[in-house]
Amino acid sequence: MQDLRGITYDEFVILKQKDFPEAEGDLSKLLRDIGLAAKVINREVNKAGLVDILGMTGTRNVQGEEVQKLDEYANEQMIKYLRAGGQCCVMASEEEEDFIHVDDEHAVDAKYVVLFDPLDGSSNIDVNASIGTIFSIYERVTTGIPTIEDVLQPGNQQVAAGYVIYGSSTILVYTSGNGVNGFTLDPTIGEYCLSHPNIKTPENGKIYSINEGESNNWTQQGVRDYIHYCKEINSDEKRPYSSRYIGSMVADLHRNLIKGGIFIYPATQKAPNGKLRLLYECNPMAFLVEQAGGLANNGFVRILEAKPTELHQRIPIFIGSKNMVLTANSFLK
Ligand code: AFP
Repeated sequence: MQDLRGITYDEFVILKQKDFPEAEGDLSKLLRDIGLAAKVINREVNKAGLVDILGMTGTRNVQGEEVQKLDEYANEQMIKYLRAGGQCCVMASEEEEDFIHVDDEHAVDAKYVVLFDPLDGSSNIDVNASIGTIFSIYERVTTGIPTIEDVLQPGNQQVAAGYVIYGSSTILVYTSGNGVNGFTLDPTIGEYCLSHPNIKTPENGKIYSINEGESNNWTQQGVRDYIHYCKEINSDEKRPYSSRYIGSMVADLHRNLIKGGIFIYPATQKAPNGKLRLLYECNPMAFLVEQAGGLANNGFVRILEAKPTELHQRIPIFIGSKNMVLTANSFLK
């Protein structure tokens, strides 16, 4: 296969479009609009450490301008670029209670529905830990002005999904259902360049990621038993595994996707359906991880087959290296 390493994300997206002769380029344009919005968000994220100089959020900076919260800013940029791009008929954001309309012309003519978490892991901004933007794309299922039916589709109907991690470098990772590719933003030219072609997650990993401080609150004894298993000494099976948890799903999953591992956000006493949102976090990540050869379920049912009934629905999640997820599931039976 041709080595495309180094080509830009925009070029790559157009190249991939040629695999679908009937494609009109709308999805390619939409993916590029999201990449552009993420570059603008990235620029502000990079300035987050300068709050003492530029002003704390909610206050006025030295120029007398209002300093906005980064997650609100990221939300506005996603909406702005998606509206301007014209490929999106309706969107929904983790930051907004209701779904978001676009102007009537595009609402009727545009083909795609975009759901996103504009700045996931935002409680990590203060301490410079990695955060990210997650997106999920569907084709609409109604005609005319879009309805909630367009937004509440099961994850297995996604046509593309991805995330941008704002970390030690900024990387955009996406799938359109034919493998997973990662592009690192080269700040000197302002372009994402293919750096992680055809990502495959290892079938077995050595990392488990879960908020273990909550272990007494987990509602399933099986989760406690599995974590105990991860910590047992068994040199034949290369245990104990390593525990790694940032508290930013994009960062935790990105690491596990590359190195192999399992990420779990289980049901807890406080959050009986887990904390993470089906539409904005779990579905797009499940699509990506499955495309990379991994698995994602709620312990019993594949995440991508869960039927959404409301915009901000939550679901427990077990996601990552195939054999680790299967083993974790076996403890729940
Ligand atoms: P924030 O956006 O409020 O930081 O939440 C991040 C998140 O939704 C997800 O990215 C993390 O994996 C998860 O919450 C961490 O939750 P806990 O702090 O309960 O472990």
